[in-house]
This record gives sequence, C-alpha cells and structure tokens, in this order.
Amino acid sequence: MTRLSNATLSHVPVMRPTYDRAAVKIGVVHLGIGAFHRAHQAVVFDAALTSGDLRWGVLGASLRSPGVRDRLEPQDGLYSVVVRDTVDETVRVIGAVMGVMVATEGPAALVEAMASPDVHIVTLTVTEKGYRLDPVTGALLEADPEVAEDLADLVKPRTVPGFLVAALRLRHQRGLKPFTVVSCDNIPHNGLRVRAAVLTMAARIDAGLHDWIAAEGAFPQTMVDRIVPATTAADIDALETRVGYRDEGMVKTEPFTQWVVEDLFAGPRPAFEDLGVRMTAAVEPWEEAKLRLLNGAHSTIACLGGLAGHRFVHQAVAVPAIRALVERLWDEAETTLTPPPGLDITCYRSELMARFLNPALQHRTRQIAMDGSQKLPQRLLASCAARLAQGQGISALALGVAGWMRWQSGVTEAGEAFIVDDPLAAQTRRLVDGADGDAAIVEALLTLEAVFPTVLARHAAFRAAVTDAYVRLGQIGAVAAAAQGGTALPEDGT
Ligand code: CS2
Repeated sequence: MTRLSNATLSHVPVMRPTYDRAAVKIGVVHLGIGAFHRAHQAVVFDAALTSGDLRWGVLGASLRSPGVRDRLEPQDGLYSVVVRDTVDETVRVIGAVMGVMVATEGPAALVEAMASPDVHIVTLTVTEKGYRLDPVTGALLEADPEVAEDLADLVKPRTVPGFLVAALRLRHQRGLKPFTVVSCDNIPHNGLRVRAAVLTMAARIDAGLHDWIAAEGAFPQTMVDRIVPATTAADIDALETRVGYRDEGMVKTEPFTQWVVEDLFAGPRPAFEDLGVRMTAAVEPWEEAKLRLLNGAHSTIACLGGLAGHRFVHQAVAVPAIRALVERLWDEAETTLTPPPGLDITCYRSELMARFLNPALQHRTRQIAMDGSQKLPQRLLASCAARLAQGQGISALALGVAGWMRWQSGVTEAGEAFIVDDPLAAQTRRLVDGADGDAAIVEALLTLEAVFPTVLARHAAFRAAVTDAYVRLGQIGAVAAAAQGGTALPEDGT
C-alpha cells in the first residue's frame, strides 16, 4: 500500500500541487478543519498558491477530535478532493494544508500560531453551536461554563471566541495588525455574529483590546456553498483501487462550488476575485437565497426522506412526490427573497435539483438532519414568517417544519429507531414524551424559544398549518403527505 505523502506525491497519477510546498508560508489558520473546509476554502487557497502567491498555506485546527490530524499528519497535510458528477469523477491532490493542530491538546500553541506575523486570515467552520451565542438574542452565552472559564483566564482557551480573542490580544501586545476573521459557517450574518462574540468577550477582558479590535479588525460576511457528504471507508477504498494510493484524508464533493465574500479585510488577502470567489459589498441576499432554497429544501428532504426510509438525498428526490414538494417549497420561499444581481432564481432552482439528484454523492439524509434545531430557523422558519406577514400560505414549508418535529421522535415510518443527533435532543425528547397526541406534541415543541421565535409560535395560521402537516405525516406518511397540496391559508392570513 502506498500512502499519499510528500515522498510519494510525484508518483500519484492525478492532478497535484505544482508549487514548491517547502516555500509556502502559513497565512491562514482554519478553525474546525472538517471535510467542508478541505473541499471548499482550502481548494481556493490551493489555487492562490498555484497562481504563485505562496503566502496562503493553511494551518488547520480541530477543536476537539484528533481524527483529521491523525489522518493528515502521516500524509504531510496532503489529501485528495474527489469531484463526482453524475457520470465522471476527477481527483486532485490539494497541498494547501501545511499542518493540523488539535486545540485541546495544545491550546497555547494554537494561540501562538494564530499570532504569527505571517497569518493574515483566520477562517472558521465551527457550526452554529461553535459561536456560543444565544440563538434568540445573539448575545454571548456568558453563563456557558467554557465561556465563563475563558472569560476568567485566556491562557488556555476552550471556545472559539476564546481562541480568537487570545490570539488577537497577543497580536495587539506585539504591535501586529489583527487578522481578518472569516466565518464560513452556513448561518445568517456569520461575520456579524462572530464579531459580536469576539467583541463581547474582549470587552469583558480588556477595554483597550476591545476598542482596538472594533477599530482595526475585520469580520466579513460570507456565503459558502458546496455539497460535501461525509467520507466513508468505502470511498477511501474505492479511491485506492482506482488510483493506486491510499488517502485517509480524502474528501468527496460535487463540481459546483461557490464562495461569496464581503470585501472587508484588515490586512492582505489572496486575489480572491481571480480565484473564482465573488467579492461583493452585499452578501446578505446571496446568503438568504442559499439558506432558504438550498438548505431549506435539504432539511425538508432530510427529515421527510429519512422518515420514509430513504438513506440518501438523491433517492428521496427521485420520488416524484418529494420532488414536487421541493418545487412547491421553492415557490413559497422564492417570494421572500430579493435576488442579488447575478442570481437567476429559475436557473438556480433547476441547477439545485440536478445537484440533489447526483447519485454519485451518496449524501446521507441523516447527516443533513443532524443539528436540525440549529438549522430550522434560518432555513424554513424565516421563510414562514416572511410569507405569513404577507398573508401568503405556507403549506409546503409547514410540511418541512412538521418533518423536523416528527424527526424528534427518533423512529422512521417503518419503526426503525435512530439517534436524534442534536444539541436540543434531550429537550425535544422530553417535550414529545410529555405530550399526549399530535396537536399537543406540536404545541409542546413550539414552546422551544431557541428554535421558534415567539411571534411565529403564537401565529394561529402557522400553528394550524404545522399541526395539519404533522397530523398528516402521522396518518399517511411523508410521501403521501408530500403528494397532497396541503391546506390553503385562510385569506386574512391570521
Ligand atoms: C447541508 C449543508 O448538512 C447540511 O445541513 O444542508 O451542509 C449543505 O450541503 C451545504 O450547505 C451546501 O453548501
């Protein structure tokens, strides 16, 4: 078995770095180095290196698990991106990742690395939970035990805001510029959110530091898009059979990739505009369109398809009723959007459906259903609220919301039990178990303020539509419920 590494790189029969890796400087630290970063932002930094600008090597950090480090270290950070469209597969070795650290094993070393004068950018994919912000108010969760520990002592940070503030403090003390913090999480206003977390923590620690970050720091908004299903052991074996080398760090993805970034940087950045990144002053319309169309549909397909027993997204959307439901959901969500110049929603929708139908991705419905409580607000509830405010119906969106509610019981329609992988799982379980009958379960789940904004939870038409959808899901199952149009909203919309 030949393992991918610097020593074997020149023999691998696929596209590989053409730049001198030994001359690459680490200009980016990435927090949360999962498959998504490796298939998305790291590919762009790799393109920057390929263009001859060697300032943009990446030091990855895992926040807790050593898994990625253990896979990539023996490979000198090298890994393959396997791009699968419906029929073809291309493989490219990415050389941008120069090393991986595990935050919990050496928090002070990670802070030191982030304070390097060569580092100009810190990118993040730490999921909704990683920011430690209250989902309702957006305020830093100061009572969270790890946040409290960071507020008391930042020598060995435990949280993402803690690492950012500790490293910025060191840079401030050393007379360096702040790095630009680029959140690449799929959440609305990601830049503003990470900025709020950092500034609140900094203010509690040192007012001067807070003022310096507020004045000199930069936290651009971004929209990121690429479907990156979790890699399986079978994917790694198949790649080895095909190309003759073993790569424990490979990622698989689709041809489509998009990164929209607010052009707001505190220091140097790669020539992103030459690397396929869309630089803009207004990311929000892109972000809303992506969250409400792509991700809204994804979460709906995940829960309904998963309940109906479909393991993969492409299988679920191959069912005509589910595909038709997705189209109706898009009809509803589309009216809530203001598409940015350059986004043709009709083309976007048909491209999206083709992406979902890609059978080569093997994207698991359960992977997408994970952390649903954190995803629902921006993916489905925002569209519901906007439509109800206009007196418009929400029957397709309501079915998606009800699908999430049914998911909380942890059993498919065929009676197969599964684990609800969600930070609020214990709470939703208690609510479901403590309620008697469908309507009571819906009412109970609607009390979750972290998920449902109070105004929406009290909205009679919203409750009626979600309850109706929930009951139908129980009575006739996801596919038959998707095949029905749903109930229309009363004309006055309340
Ligand atoms: C998915 C996303 O797992 C999920 O929640 O909806 O990861 C989705 O694949 C990406 O946002 C696509 O850009």
